[in-house]
Amino acid sequence: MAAVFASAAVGVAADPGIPNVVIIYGDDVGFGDVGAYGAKLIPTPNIDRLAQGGLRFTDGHAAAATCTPSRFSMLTGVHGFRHGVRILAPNAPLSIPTDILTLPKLFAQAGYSTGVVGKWHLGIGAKGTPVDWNGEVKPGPLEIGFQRSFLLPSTNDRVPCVYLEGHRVVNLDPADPLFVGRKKGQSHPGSTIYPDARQDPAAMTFYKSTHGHNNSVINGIGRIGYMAGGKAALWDDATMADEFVKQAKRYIAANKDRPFFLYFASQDIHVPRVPHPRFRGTTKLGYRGDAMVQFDWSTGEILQALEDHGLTENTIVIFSSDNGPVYDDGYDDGTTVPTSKREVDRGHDGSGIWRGGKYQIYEGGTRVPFIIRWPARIKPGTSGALVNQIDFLASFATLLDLELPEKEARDSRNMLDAFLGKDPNGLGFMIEEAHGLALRQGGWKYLEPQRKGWGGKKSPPELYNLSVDPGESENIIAAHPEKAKALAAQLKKLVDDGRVRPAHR
Ligand code: NG6
Ligand code: CA
Repeated sequence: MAAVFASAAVGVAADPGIPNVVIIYGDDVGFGDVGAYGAKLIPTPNIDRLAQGGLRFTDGHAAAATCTPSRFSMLTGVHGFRHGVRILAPNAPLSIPTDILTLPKLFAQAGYSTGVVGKWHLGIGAKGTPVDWNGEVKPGPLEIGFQRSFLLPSTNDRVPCVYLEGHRVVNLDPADPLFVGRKKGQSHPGSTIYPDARQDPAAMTFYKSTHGHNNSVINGIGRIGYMAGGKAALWDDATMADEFVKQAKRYIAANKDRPFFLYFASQDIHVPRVPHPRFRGTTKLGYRGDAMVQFDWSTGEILQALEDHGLTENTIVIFSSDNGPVYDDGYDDGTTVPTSKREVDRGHDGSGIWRGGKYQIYEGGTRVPFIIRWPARIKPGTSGALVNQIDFLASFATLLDLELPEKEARDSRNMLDAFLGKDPNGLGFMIEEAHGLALRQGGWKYLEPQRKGWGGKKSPPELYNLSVDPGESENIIAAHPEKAKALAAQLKKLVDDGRVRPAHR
């Protein structure tokens, strides 16, 4: 990596003009879950205030319709499908190669301090070598460019249900060693044994599982995967937001005098939704809505911390989500009727006017709340520009005047003008990813055949014209075979080329 940043200015950190960057990232937060995007039944005053002071994008996207590929793409500027990245199992190794450029490495090159607080779900440990959770837990965020990390290592519905700070599990008692596995492991003498939801369903006192989530039961909630030991280190689901906010504030306070990049990844509003009791009942939508109110509170706390340190003016705050909304994602939490699986909306629609949500290739899968505030440089307003989180890397390279090596972040394009509100159009074309790919180009959207679930049969291709049919209600592929063919060919080329950002010639 050493010499690649030819133009990295020495001493850039001392320049008061260099902005801090904070990404506030929701989990499964849909376009329609935020007041500024039309939610009437979930009060989100803090996010709305952020939107009023910044640029609210209406065609802003996560790179994929699920968590791991979206996060992978945002942090590397490379599409997840190129690395075969899927939703990761509890004990999965680090999905980001340690020798490629990442967003935190880019900021570090410009003299920033870099930190991550919250959900990781990008895997930890080396391929083929199981992590020793009782020793140094790595490679992880510290090996891909973050200098500080405080994590929920996987997802809140997965083991291990412990926090990881740097390389160490927080509060781990060596007398109660921690083991993590996908399958039920051998007995671990001396370690705490948790109930197994398959044999002991009554142990699921907080939520019953509707699918999966029936392995180790922690805090009355069945999880994906098995763990043993680590009892003193167990997190409390109801105070997770408080813990992450505390860690974020600590990070901001410690770095207030130098440029910093903070990636704050909330567990809200992913299942199991366990808002703190003070947020329960704040909406009429059950814990899904209440968890969103909690996330709005977290957002407000971070904005207030920036304000308290006098950092508001020159801090870029990005608010977004990793994929669209989902209701029942594995627990009987009142979001669907258990017998019919019909969604219980109660007048709310998590994806707004867009079709589909999490896991799906329709707009609701990737079109998410997308707000950028930078009082010093961005005029508040609304932008209809087509933008994507995968382009942060190349755009920040431009902003920081760093040269982006041709072989790095090869799907990331410089969209700085769109992010700053100076280009109303944004991307001319864009790949979307779910159980297959789609290509947006102008008003057109071509969906290649999608697998039904992971590895399932493929659906026929589809074509929509979003300028007249934003809800993707009518597949018009039969009427426009030439258009579909051209878009399919363009998509194939982008896949075959192995890059979206044009190579220099
Ligand atoms: C799925 C889980 C779902 C959720 C998702 C990850 C089952 C049947 N489904 O495999 O509950 O955990 O993975 O969500 O287990 S994400 O937002 O982290 O991608
Ligand atoms: Ca997610």
